[in-house]
Amino acid sequence: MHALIIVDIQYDFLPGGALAVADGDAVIPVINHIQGDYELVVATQDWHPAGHHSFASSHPDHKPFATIDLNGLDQVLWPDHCIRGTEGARLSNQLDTKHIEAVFRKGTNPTIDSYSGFFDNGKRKRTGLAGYLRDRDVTAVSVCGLAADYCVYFTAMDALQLGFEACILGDAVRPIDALAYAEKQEAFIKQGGQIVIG
Ligand code: VGL
Ligand code: ZN
Repeated sequence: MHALIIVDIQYDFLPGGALAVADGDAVIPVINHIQGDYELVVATQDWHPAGHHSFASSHPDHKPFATIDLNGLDQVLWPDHCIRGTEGARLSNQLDTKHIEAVFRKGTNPTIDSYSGFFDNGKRKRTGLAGYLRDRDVTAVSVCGLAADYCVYFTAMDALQLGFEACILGDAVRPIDALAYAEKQEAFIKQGGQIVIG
């Protein structure tokens, strides 16, 4: 069974959003076009409580995009984004959601960030996605969405580590930082992942 994981197609990551990814909206028609090709489609949703410790606003002495140590983990400080229940946290209306069987929310613990759809960044708590996929006899996943260098990358890497075959759909992702994404693509391939284009 081959599943599609659609990562964080939320207004705050789209043009005009609080943490907009350049050209992020370009992935939506691509994702809509391919969903029907998969036996299972699931999605993730960044879902932070207000005052999340990954927000620069929670650290008045630091600016957005600075990196700090947060409880022993490197943490990029983000603009406030994807606050649960807000418009910015909603999945885009442009995304075809009729194939999506389950949505896994992440980043809900105020003290730790969560890029991967599987675990928080300290791997302390699971979201349930791995168990869900195994329960559905999934052996391979394709990962798409936003942002390529954060939530897509960490979701795809964790999928490999959990024993799934994994690829990143290169035409259906956009990065926050292109250089960081280039490095992460290399790391992903080194771990046995594939970047699929076209
Ligand atoms: C993401 C930064 C902070 C993402 C989420 O979806 O890639 N990036 N929270
Ligand atoms: Zn976030």
